[in-house]
Amino acid sequence: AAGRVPTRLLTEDEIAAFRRDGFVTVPAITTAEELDTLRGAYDRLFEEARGWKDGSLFDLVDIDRGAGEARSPQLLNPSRFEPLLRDILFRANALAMSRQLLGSRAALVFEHAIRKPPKIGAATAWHQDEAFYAAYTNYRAITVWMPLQDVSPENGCMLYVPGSHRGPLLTHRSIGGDPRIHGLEALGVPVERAVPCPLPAGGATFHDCRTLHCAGPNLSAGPRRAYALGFGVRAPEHTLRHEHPWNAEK
Ligand code: AKG
Repeated sequence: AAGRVPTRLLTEDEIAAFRRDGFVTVPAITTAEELDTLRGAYDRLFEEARGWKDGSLFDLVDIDRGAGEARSPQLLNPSRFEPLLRDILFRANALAMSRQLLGSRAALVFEHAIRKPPKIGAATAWHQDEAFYAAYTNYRAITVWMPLQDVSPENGCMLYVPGSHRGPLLTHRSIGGDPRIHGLEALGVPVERAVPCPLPAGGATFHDCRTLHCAGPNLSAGPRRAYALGFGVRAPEHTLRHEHPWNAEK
């Protein structure tokens, strides 16, 4: 995103909300024109099942049956497959805003896209992103999650537990206790405290890697597309010294 000049920053209130709750939503992080371009490129990636052969595309919630069968296909590092994604306003704004939260050394540390198919798109289980970190992960990231169409509880908006970023990392397990499945689920989540975050297309949520979150199923007639960028500061003091037990068994 070196070429793009950021056009948006977080307000003082948004920064305060992120620190208090462990998440914040912003109504716009890119333009309608960019969203149009992104939707086309994004759908092409999934239609062509880019990344399936090398394991970058898989079903997050079930054993892999085939790219077309997945109810929650997740593509890691989509910009590896679509260079257009490397130089977009979403990325420039997300970086600038993340630096407000993490400092000027924050940099992109991961990317993913989850495209939940119409009607049958599966829910994303409750989890903390930190539970996915492998041993020697040397950052603590925040995620900037942008829907490419409006999102509501009907088509899989995000839900967060406010303040959970100040609590412990909960015990996780592979979804349904099946280590063949990529996705993790947290145990003992206070779901009664969950706050749904509906958003317009091109809005975004920011969350800490400790914040408990999930997303609903997609019951709508259209796909639910989301593109997430993770930003962190790589540093020895952040290095995770052990494998989480639920990942060691995978
Ligand atoms: C994340 O980006 O941390 C998520 O959990 C995304 C879940 C989703 O898009 O359904």
